[in-house]
Amino acid sequence: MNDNLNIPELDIDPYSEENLLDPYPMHERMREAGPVVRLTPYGDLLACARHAETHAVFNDHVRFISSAGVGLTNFNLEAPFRPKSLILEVDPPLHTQNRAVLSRILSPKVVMQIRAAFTAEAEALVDRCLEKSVAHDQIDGIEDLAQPYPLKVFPDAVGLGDDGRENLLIYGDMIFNSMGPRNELLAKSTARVGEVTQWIMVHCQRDQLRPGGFGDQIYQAADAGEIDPQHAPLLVRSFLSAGVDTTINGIGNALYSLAHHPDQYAMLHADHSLARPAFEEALRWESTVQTFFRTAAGDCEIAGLPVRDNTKVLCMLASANRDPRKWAEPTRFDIQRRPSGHMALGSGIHGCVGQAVARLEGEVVLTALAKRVKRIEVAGVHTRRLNNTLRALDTLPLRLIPV
Ligand code: OVP
Repeated sequence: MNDNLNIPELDIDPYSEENLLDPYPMHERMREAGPVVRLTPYGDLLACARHAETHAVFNDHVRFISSAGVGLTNFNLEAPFRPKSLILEVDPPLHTQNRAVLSRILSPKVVMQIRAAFTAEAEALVDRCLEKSVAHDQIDGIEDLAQPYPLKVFPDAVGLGDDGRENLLIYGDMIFNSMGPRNELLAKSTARVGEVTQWIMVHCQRDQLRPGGFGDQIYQAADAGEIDPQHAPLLVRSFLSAGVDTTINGIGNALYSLAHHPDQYAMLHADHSLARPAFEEALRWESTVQTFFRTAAGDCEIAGLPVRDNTKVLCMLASANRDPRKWAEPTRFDIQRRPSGHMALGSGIHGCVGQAVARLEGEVVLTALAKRVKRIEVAGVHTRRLNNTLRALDTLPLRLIPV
């Protein structure tokens, strides 16, 4: 008997090179096919591409659990790629306990204290980019700006030393690829899995972390009995996994969006207070984390359609963020939109715990640009870094025209 009889079946591979390069036609096909669809290349896999169902699944952590993994692999059937994240890949009550500690370390109040340092670094880096753009006629928006900024400020805040930070990029690429299928992209990104994982785990130890930094604060929480001391290194690992590649590409995608919409950049230049809403709109328009999965804990339904126990559900966050049922003119990049309810940072109990830091980084980089740069021009063809989960740029040639 086929319980999924009323669920439309689509022969779509979200991980094909074509769909990773340009996911938007695929998103539309999936949204138009129904509130939940079955992706036949992956067997029993279901997918939500509309805002309402994606949001509903993310906000029902009892029926749609994270502890079977938030990638394609079902941890009930196959071993995880690495020891499970103790925040991303767990359910309450363990999730609740660990989340409370991370959430305090990354709270808006703490973010006020790091604001001055994050702003100073953004201003200094944008100054250097502007000088380079004037001297060499162009910069690379990724190599010169989107990548070095988070790679400096976030590991500094965590309390890591300066050496070996390139490991964070390799590790991030690998972890986000590991949430898709075992394709060529994953194979390539795991070429140095052993040494990179080793570096990461060494740098999760207390003696590697500056006293008072975010990493050390995890160990302080363990000292205070708020979390299991054995969990401390893996909670630091979450900072190193989720805190760099995400914001690099968030900033990269924002630069791409603004460079391709000169009228929108002109508005930001004229009114610096649009920096934060502009970053938010870029998150909606080019969602950095394109997809996460949940797993059905028991037979249930989505939009009245039957979902069998232990079924993986692919939640197309980037598609929800362009669903015409939710957004007026969804394909329009409009920095005055104030896109509340977008899914780029998730929603529900697993909603991005680092969002105050992520938004701070986006805001101060875009503010520093708005102050100094009259125009951003596209100076060449960008290239994409394909990743099973992330919307990522490899190169982004830009010309920054000073005020
Ligand atoms: C975007 C995320 C992503 C990758 C890893 C982890 C979290 C983690 O907790 O390790 S959230």
